[in-house]
Amino acid sequence: MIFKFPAAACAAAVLIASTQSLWAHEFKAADIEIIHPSSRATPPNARVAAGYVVLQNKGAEADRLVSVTGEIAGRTEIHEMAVDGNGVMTMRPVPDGIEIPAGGEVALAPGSYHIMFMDLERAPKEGEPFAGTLTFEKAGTVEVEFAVDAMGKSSGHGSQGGTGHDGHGG
Ligand SMILES: [Cu+2]
Repeated sequence: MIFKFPAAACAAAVLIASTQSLWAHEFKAADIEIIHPSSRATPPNARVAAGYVVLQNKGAEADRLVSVTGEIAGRTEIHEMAVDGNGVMTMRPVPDGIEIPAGGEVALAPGSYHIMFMDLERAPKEGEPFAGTLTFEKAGTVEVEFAVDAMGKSSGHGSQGGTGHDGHGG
């Protein structure tokens, strides 16, 4: 009789896993909470894809996101968007990573800091999460899964998959 309960729990777990990209999923590395790491679907021939995540530092010391990997990408950089002297939005790598203040939160989001998956081995497809890692200066490396959300989900980036990353694949 007791076996009913584990079986039910197991079925629920499978259901959650199979619909995971619809949910805000979370990971944890020491005091850092990693909320909904995600990418966006891109056209099949895209050479780069962006990644987003919210990082919350529950600890009493600042930490720093120093590197990211994704299994779909030959290499991955951390970027920030900035307006140059001509008023043109550009992006540049942040080689020292991103500080997450003690008790604070940093959002990697369109138009701001973001992860750049480069030298793509395959394009991210909506609903097909991929594995990766986030490495923090103090909290260390944690394995995560990047959900893949629909192309052009946010406004302000157009709906053609244009993310300002064209010509960025080097
Ligand atoms: Cu970028």
